[in-house]
Amino acid sequence: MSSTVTPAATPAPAAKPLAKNEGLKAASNFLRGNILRDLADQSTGGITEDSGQLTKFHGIYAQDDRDLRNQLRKEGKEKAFSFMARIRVPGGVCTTAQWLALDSLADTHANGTLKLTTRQAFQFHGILKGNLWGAINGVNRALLDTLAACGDVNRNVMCNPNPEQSALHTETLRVTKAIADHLLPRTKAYHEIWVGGDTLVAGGEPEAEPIYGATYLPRKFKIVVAIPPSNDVDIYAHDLGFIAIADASGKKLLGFNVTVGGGLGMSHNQAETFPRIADLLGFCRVDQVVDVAEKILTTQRDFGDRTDRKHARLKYTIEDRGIVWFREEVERRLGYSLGSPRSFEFTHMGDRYGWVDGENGTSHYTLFLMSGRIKGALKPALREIALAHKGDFRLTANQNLMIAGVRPEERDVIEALLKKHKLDTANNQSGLALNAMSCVALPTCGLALAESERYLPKLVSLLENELEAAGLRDDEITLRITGCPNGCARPYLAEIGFVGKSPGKYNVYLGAAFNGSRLNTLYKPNVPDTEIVALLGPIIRRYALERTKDERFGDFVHRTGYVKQTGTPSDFHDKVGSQSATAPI
Ligand code: SRM
Ligand code: SF4
Repeated sequence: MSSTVTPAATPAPAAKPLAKNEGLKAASNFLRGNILRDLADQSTGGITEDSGQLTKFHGIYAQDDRDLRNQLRKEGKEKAFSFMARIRVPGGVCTTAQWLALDSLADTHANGTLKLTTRQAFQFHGILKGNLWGAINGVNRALLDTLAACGDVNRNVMCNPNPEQSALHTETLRVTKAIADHLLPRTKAYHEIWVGGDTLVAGGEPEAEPIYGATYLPRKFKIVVAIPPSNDVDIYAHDLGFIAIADASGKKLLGFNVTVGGGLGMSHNQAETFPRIADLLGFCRVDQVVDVAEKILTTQRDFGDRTDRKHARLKYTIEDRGIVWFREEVERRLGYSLGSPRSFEFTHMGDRYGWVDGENGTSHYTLFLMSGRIKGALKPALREIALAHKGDFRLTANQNLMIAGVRPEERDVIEALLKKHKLDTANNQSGLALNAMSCVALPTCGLALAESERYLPKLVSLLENELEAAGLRDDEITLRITGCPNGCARPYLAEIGFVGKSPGKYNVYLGAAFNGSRLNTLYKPNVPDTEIVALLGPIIRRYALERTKDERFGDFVHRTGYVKQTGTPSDFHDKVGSQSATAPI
């Protein structure tokens, strides 16, 4: 795989002033800024706002405990600051030794929990300032890192986490890792601050970011790789996607269909912000993938809107300039044309639970984890499995965990451990629970307007009662909830989506496609949590009685007129144009 780097261009002169972060990045000396100074400042548990923006590129977020905020304010005390660290795991592959290292760091340096994210990463929450260096250094000693897990760069690259299932999966994971490695920032700042411990020795080669340049990207950039028929990575939600295309035998990888311009984040009532499904751009061969990823990323680097961070994702560049222009610009940079997209079919999103046999004689077991949060009895249980298991762990794109590479002689041991810890219960969960996701929201997320992770178990159980009464307990229906409209649990791709509006109130969205290829539509805004069952119960009962053979819930609500897509902002917003409601409570 070869690729020639297009030199990073200085952003084109803009009529509007550049966003504040652009100046900060430019002056940061490749992401150093005053991070070291702020870490050493013992007069506060936090860091300055500027450093908070820069540490994101190092995978670290400054947060405070929202549950304590009001009380501390009344007492005239500083917020209860702590840090979240996101650990990049390209393709979701993690060794059991790495798992054990993170499990232990969570106890010694964070709040004792591990969080598996919607993008195949780990998160630590609640790291106190004095523990931050040790936490990140410990992650690196486990041969993982947090570099570029956040920030205006390419983030963790996702892929179906199942390399042993077939040669196709193995090859696709190799490509995923090649993309991830190629697009990593080259700054030595990360190593200097968190790994080496010494400041960079003066002299030597001046630093450079050959792909990104000194101001990196206008905004975050997300890449995923999907292997049909599974759309487990939610390809249409991402800036750039590659869909693996195999030959007629289904075993040999021919190349990838390329998708661009997906993204979900929006702000309530701001019609110029909206979720967008990615477009199909073309087809490329396996040996072209890294080059194609780079040229698409650099096109966005040079043409993305650096004046307005709410309009800076690739989805807006494509929406404004058109997909034809975008393809021409990418092909000009590539020096060759992309092929026409090949045919493919996605049948579902989400994960397939339980045992699956791979072609190489091993098998893997996918475990259901509510919201990806590992705490309480679950944590020592998974530690015991990690200690016994001879293969790997895999993080899925849906906050779940796969015990992978289980050899036949090992299977009894793993099965016994799953049984002992009651983790073999995926089949006892309802179809709704198995297809439910939430974002983190309160108490750590600074942008949350309502509960999400802490409310999901109750929400699922309330709706399970309705489904059970309608005889639909085992039916797979996708449900996703977020505490604000940023879309971290991809709620606009759920058949039933809840998006936090204010404490205890949610916008309810219905009608996404079960295979992730259609967004949902706002059904009712501002619904109090106490009224959700009354709102959805009758629709669930009608679905049970009137659905056609194999008709999915998301398709049913369209056919029967509960929602209608218009292709306008009103599909997502209620009071379009009025003041934003995204100010944190
Ligand atoms: Fe997200 C910001 C959590 C996946 C769209 N996201 C945040 C922050 C960092 C809040 C902040 O900026 O202060 C949240 C930290 C909460 C906490 O306490 O941990 C946060 N996002 C998450 C995670 C952990 C949710 C989860 O429960 O798993 C996911 C981490 C993924 C990872 O490992 O990298 C997560 N975020 C997503 C996704 C889903 C995806 O990418 O598949 C989206 C929608 C897709 C997209 O990007 O369009 C998403 N997060 C956002 C946005 C809106 C971006 C936009 O274009 O408007 C923000 C806010 C922002 O960037 O300004 C945000
Ligand atoms: Fe926070 Fe909003 Fe993302 Fe939930 S969707 S984690 S509330 S930013």
